[in-house]
Amino acid sequence: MALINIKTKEVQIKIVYYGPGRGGKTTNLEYINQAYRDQIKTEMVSLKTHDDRTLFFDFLPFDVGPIKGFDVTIQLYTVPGQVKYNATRKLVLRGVDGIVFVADVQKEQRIKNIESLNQLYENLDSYSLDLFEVPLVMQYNKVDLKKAKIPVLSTETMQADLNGQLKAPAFEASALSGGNVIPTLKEIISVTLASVQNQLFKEVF
Ligand SMILES: Nc1nc2c(ncn2[C@@H]2O[C@H](COP(=O)(O)OP(=O)(O)O)[C@@H](O)[C@H]2O)c(=O)[nH]1
Ligand SMILES: [Mg+2]
Repeated sequence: MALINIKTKEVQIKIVYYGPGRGGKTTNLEYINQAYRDQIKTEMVSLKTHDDRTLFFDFLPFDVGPIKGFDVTIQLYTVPGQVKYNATRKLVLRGVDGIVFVADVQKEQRIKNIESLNQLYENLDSYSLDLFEVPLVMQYNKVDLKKAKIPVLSTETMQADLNGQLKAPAFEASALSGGNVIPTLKEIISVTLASVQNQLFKEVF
């Protein structure tokens, strides 16, 4: 649920990049950080382990300007992927308004993607949130690996595995070179804002 301050006319929206470890969540935020230098007033915060993996989260705030007289700030978070960090993943999901699920198209990651999505469902459920109701965008990342002759899953298979029932908007991506990072971001912002505007309308008017 977005943080809405009616007095100061500010809305704070939380978007979480979720998915299996090493799928490319941090890489998405790093690219966004580069691409939107102007709109980003605060440095990206990354808390990493010694082997450069996300320990708690990466955090990146940016302004999208006023919407219906409200100043909107979007906060982007990632979660740590390692299996042992589920308590942290759950905590990062607290108060989430929109989710990008970053899946890894490598064949060897197939089960990990599905497990991560199942866990997302359960973690949301612990906050009485329904994955089928929360604004969601799918990203099938690392499609560039196909050219490197690394076995990857087809988009049809990714869709069948992860999105057959959810039917969320989905993007193939190559986050390392920025491919479809911004379209993914724009889509999640768009669907999340639509949902937050409904809340605003209900609460304020
Ligand atoms: N080939 C390729 N590698 C990627 C891509 N996106 C991320 N990676 C690499 O995958 C590894 C894990 O990425 P990271 O963003 O840390 O994953 P996270 O655990 O989900 O945050 C890093 O070595 C990235 O450089 C991509 O689109 N293509
Ligand atoms: Mg990370």
